[in-house]
Amino acid sequence: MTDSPFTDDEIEAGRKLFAAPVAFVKGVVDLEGLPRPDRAEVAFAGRSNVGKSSLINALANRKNLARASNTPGRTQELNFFDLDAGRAYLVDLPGYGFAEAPKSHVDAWTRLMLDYLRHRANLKRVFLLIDARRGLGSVDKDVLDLLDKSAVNYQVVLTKADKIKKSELASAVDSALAVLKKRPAAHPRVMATSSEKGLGLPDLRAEINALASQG
Ligand SMILES: Nc1nc2c(ncn2[C@@H]2O[C@H](COP(=O)(O)OP(=O)(O)OP(=O)(O)O)[C@@H](O)[C@H]2O)c(=O)[nH]1
Ligand SMILES: [Mg+2]
Repeated sequence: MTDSPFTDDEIEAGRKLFAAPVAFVKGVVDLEGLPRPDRAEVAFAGRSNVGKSSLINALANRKNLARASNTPGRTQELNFFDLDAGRAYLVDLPGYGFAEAPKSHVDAWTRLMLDYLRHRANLKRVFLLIDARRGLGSVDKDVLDLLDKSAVNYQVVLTKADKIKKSELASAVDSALAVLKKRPAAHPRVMATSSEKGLGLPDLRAEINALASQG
């Protein structure tokens, strides 16, 4: 794995951000419900079951802050979390790509995401979570298209790294990088994380802290 690009001070600032209170604000089902865009915002997107809610819990060292469940597709709202009493929003986006979803559901999800991604001026970055075992699949690539079209800054984060060997994780990072090379809007670094074992969390906290500092 590549070494951390962050200094000790940056890692410490990230730790502090998530040691401060992280609080659930609200779940939102349409644009009217969005909180005012008065602070920096980052969002977690990814297939249903990829580990978005678990990663938010793990970053905040909490067990049940964001609902993590075994029932795919349960989180069908944009869930807003407040970081450090008003410093930034962290958003748990509704999962996509579960097998039995009817087309009307997929269309509604796409519309909501496009609305959100295009109109959220305070959105600093979308972290696109990808299961390290599966890599970027065709639905993920559809979402990459959506992100490119919306001109938002995005970065791939591999999840569940504890489920594969170190060598496999290195190839998963390389494969993701190869896909992203053709996408100029993608952040050039891919992070590997495990909510279970804590791998990659200090770096991700530092990354989010740097984005939160953009105001
Ligand atoms: N081993 C392992 N399991 C994980 C990890 N992260 C999440 N999981 C498991 O994966 C399942 C799905 O995790 P969630 O966090 O609920 O996934 P989600 O992306 O929020 O799913 P939706 O809300 O349905 O979109 C749960 O059973 C978690 O315990 C991880 O880092 N390691
Ligand atoms: Mg969830």
